[in-house]
Amino acid sequence: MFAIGKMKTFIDLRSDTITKPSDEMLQAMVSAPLGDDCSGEDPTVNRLEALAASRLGKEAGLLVPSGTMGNLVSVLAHTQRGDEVIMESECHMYYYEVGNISAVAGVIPRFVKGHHGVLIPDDVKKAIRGGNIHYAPPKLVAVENTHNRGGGTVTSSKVSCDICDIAKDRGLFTHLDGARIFNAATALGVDVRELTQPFDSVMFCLSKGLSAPVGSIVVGQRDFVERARKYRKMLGGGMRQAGVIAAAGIIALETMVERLEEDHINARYLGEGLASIPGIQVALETVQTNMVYFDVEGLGLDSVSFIQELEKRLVKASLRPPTGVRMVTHRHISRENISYVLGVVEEIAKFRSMPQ
Ligand code: TLP
Repeated sequence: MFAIGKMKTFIDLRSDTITKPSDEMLQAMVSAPLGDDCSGEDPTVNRLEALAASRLGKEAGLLVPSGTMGNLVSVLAHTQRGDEVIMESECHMYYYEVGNISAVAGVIPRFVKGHHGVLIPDDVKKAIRGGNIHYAPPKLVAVENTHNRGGGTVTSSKVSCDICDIAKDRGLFTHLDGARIFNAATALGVDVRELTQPFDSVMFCLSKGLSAPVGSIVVGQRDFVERARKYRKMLGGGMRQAGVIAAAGIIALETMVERLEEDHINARYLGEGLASIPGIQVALETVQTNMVYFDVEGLGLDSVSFIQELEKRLVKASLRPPTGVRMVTHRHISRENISYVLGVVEEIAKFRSMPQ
């Protein structure tokens, strides 16, 4: 039995993207030294880019407005129109980025199915086709860690290295969509560099679990980053006094990485609690970081009506239709909030099991 206390405001588990900047970030944004970043003259942006590159073990960094733009400029900088990019079949770059890799970069995806989103190196090897005249030239392998639709699942450094070795052997570049790479490193208890080092380029987000209001970073070798910078400008992502954003990003890197563990503990508590409620199906083996995916078909509800029931009780979650739901833990979610959410779900489940 989970107790439902009184709740006055929404508990928002839709995403870690909803996190607000901390007071320290807001202070830093007000007092940041600024300049024109399109001319490379914003000292705060330069400091953030250097800090991010060194944290991830790369030569250079580039601040971009979003993870979507970070992935896109990386693909543009690695490929030419007509090239093939090998990626997991449910990866964010394919599923949620508006088809930009095809519409803008002109590349074609080739899918490899992962195990809950985690690629198996041998499958990547098989997907890299030889130089037959009929084939689009394979140019890039993209990996997502943690894997969003896989459930926030983690790819180990060994698997990352194996995939990158295979790609390099065949002359392909490698890109890591590491929107939540610090969650992966936290879950594995390793330095983030172990996960980023094998890749030619890495994108990670400041504006998810790290709580910055805006911004993602692309890192890699200097020449790659300079090509990506040019594409950022082409896409309209060149910003002027972007130090106001970068200032929050610096605080995010300095103060928000350590606390991700707490989000993972809360997600585990949530996942285990949900699994104990009749009618709810949770793939607990996928609850490795700050996400919990579950299915409500057993309650005789679809995602939309389940989420409406949650919202009546001041809880927000994301739809994964037809009967899936995603909840994401973050800095504004406490253990007490999770207990409340479990009480709410238990109440909905009880109501559903009563004769209608
Ligand atoms: N993910 C968001 C959106 O799908 C709404 C979320 O709530 O999980 N890579 C991965 C793995 C991501 O999860 C996301 C965003 C992105 C890239 C794109 O980042 P943004 O939203 O900054 O463009």
